[in-house]
Amino acid sequence: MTAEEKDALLEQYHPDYNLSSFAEIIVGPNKGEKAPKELVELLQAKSRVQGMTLDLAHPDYDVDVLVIGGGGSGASAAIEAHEAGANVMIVTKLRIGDANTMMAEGGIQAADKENDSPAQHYLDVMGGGHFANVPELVEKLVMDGPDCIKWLNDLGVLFDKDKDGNMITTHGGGTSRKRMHAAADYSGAEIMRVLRDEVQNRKIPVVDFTSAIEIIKDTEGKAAGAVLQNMETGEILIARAKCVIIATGGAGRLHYQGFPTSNHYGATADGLVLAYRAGARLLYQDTLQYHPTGVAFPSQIYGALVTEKVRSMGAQFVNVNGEAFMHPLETRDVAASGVIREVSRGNGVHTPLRDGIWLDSPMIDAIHGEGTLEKRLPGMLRMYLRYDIDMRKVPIVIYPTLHYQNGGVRVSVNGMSDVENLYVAGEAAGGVHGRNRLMGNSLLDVIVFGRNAGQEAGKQFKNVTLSDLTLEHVDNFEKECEAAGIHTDEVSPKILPDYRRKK
Ligand code: MEZ
Repeated sequence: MTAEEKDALLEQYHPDYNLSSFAEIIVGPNKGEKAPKELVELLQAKSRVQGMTLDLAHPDYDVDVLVIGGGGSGASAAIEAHEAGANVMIVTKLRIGDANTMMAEGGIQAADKENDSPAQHYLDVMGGGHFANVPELVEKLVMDGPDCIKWLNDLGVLFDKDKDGNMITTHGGGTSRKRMHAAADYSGAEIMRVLRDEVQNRKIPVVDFTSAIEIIKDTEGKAAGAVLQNMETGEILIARAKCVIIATGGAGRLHYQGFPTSNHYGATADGLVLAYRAGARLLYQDTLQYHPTGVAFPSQIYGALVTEKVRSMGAQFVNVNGEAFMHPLETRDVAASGVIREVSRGNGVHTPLRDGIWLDSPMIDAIHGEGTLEKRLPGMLRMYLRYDIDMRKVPIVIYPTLHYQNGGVRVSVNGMSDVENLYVAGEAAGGVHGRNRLMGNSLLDVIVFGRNAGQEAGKQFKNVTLSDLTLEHVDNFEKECEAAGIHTDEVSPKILPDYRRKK
């Protein structure tokens, strides 16, 4: 496809262009901009602390660095802040590792091979993101990439290697070099295993099943902690901190436009809400990633991720007429739009929940030899075998699934948001991927920017003296909502999705 053909395809079929599913934000730093309706509702909802009397002067926890979120970026941040000498604590609404990092499959990019360079990686990231990316963030991502792979390898991540011990790397959509490092097709789980071990080995306290429901500031406007709520007992706890790092991940469980999702149960955009009410600006909150290959059949795993690595290894998109209608490694936004177009033209494969497209998985063993799919994609094979589908022998049926929020809280290259001492890392931050992320740059993002936020907060806390703690910004935000005529029963952050049948 030419660039013009791709633009036309995106405009007509990509869900980001479906304007009726977006609304205008009418209060706060991004007033006048658009975001998915579900997100706007949460950004402008009532605070969970409304009506509570809180004793901010006597906190339950008092730390140097508070990390909110127990996924890859949260764990990396905590490790680095601890390394810098901070008294650091992680708080997570589920358990450490219950996160999108754990569910990442195909791999992590980094330009550490001889035929590659960070400059080459930079061009790919910028091209994939439609050149809307924040250049300084991209530079940081690609320059720190090789060192992050070494860091993970040294910590004990079991990357796939050849018999000489060299990392095996593959292509992803939109990559000009093979730079996807993987641990079979459970790369994120393997990375998370090691990060979690490291957090535990360092005896970093983890307060689990406890959700952050509001950022606390001090009277000078600096971030100064968070209001926490125990998920089981409802008990409210106050954490005071000299620096706060939001590492709460994405928003797939908001099911924008009715899409299923590949995300974990807690992906409800909490970090965006917390940061927004504290005064931080969002960036590219209107751009989402629909992974081209979510499961369309069987219905029991509808929306689950079929890793892009299936296509990296040779599988093709094939329509009901047996035509391979698109290059399998177009960038994700283009590939997802191509699949949607093909189905909407009536060229889809009919299944009970929705029509999809064949992904010709038997090509993998046909190209690379028998046993390859089992060795390189064991998770995929097992997922389908549970339903008596042997993807080595028959193609599978896919359709796009909501996978990633390309945007998030705006940060500078030191990871700080517009609010002093409030850092944001990983999927909750926006800018590095522009308007479309490439495969494997999310795992890299959580490691590079998680570590970066931890290192920066690990330096910064030493300069911080807190004045009195306050939630005045929350009251002011609510007043602004009232003045704008917003009347809602919705409270936020959402914390968990609600799958109960509506009456
Ligand atoms: O970066 C991702 O989103 C990723 C590696 C997903 C996948 O297809 O495996």
